[in-house]
Amino acid sequence: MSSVKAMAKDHLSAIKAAEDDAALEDIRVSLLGKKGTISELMKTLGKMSPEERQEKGPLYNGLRSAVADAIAARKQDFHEAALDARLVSEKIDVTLPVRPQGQGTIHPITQVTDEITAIFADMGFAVAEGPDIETDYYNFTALNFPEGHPAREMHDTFYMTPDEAGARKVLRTHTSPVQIRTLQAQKPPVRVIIPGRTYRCDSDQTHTPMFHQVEGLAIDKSTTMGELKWTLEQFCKAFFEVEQVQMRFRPSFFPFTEPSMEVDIRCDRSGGELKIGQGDDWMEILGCGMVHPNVLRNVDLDPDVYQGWAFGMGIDRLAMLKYGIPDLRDFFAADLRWLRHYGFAALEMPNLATGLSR
Ligand code: 2U9
Repeated sequence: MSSVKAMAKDHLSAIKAAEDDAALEDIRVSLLGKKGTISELMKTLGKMSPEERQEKGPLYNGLRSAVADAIAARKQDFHEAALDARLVSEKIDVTLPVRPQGQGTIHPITQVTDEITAIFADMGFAVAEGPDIETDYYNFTALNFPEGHPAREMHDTFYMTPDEAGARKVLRTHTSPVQIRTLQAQKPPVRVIIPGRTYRCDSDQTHTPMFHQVEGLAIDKSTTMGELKWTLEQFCKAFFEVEQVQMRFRPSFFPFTEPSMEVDIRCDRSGGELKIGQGDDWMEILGCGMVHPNVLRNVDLDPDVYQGWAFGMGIDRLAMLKYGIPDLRDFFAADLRWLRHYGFAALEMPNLATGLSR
């Protein structure tokens, strides 16, 4: 047997005998590494006469390929063996009975947040998130609340301890800072909703220091108040699961929108039950407006080119209205009996195809 053939036989049987990846890697380095046996052998070709090189070249190259192929094949063996072992150890018996039902339920605030998200996702809105602890700039200044302006007091802010430079972070009083962060990160057209926790130093029968808001924002070269009104009407019909709604837009003031409006929906409160879309009463459900030019300038958008609209509403209040929950504070009392009564079945994600709520 030629010496090359004998070398090949030895190397291939060593490769076959390697028991794991580490042993295989040692063999690879000792044969094919920079100073490996086969690499050194290849270097001798350069010093040979042309005739000798013509004879030995194909033999050495053949040896190198055979060894490289054998190493790759052994590596694949290890990979498949590891996968087989995982498949055996991670086997799930799908015939086992399910856990007892009714142990946990979806909190009404989570349910309503998922419902709102499903409705706006269907209209092409993405969901954005941001930090609960914000700088004064993102919570107020960027949103056109002038320094020292009484509008800042409208929000009953929770301030953190000032840092060495005297700057105080705040617990966000609305989700609007997330829109600023979104506009800094993304060029229009933008269509986003931001559901999330918000904080204001206020606590009574109708206010909790932590509450949930959803805000929406659309920015483009041509966005109109008509679009805003249509979007909110579609939302209300889908959310309250009624064929028709009537809405009333009243002038209001928010620093970040101009004009600003508060929106009421027609309802019937007679008979102790709330019915949406009919009756002689009105109920306020949200606020909205066209994005203030100063807010656009603060995120480097030219208000002569871009315009936008925005809205905001309280999720907790919407949940109370839709599901007849009388006391806001019960949302956060962690009372199991309440949770079992008002909670929703787990794994039934709200969607527009099969209905939002059951
Ligand atoms: C940007 C531009 C505009 C968000 C808006 C409201 C109107 C609003 C309240 C409803 C009930 C808060 O939970 S609540 O107390 N919100 O009325 N929010 S427009 O406007 C924005 C936000 C971000 C960049």
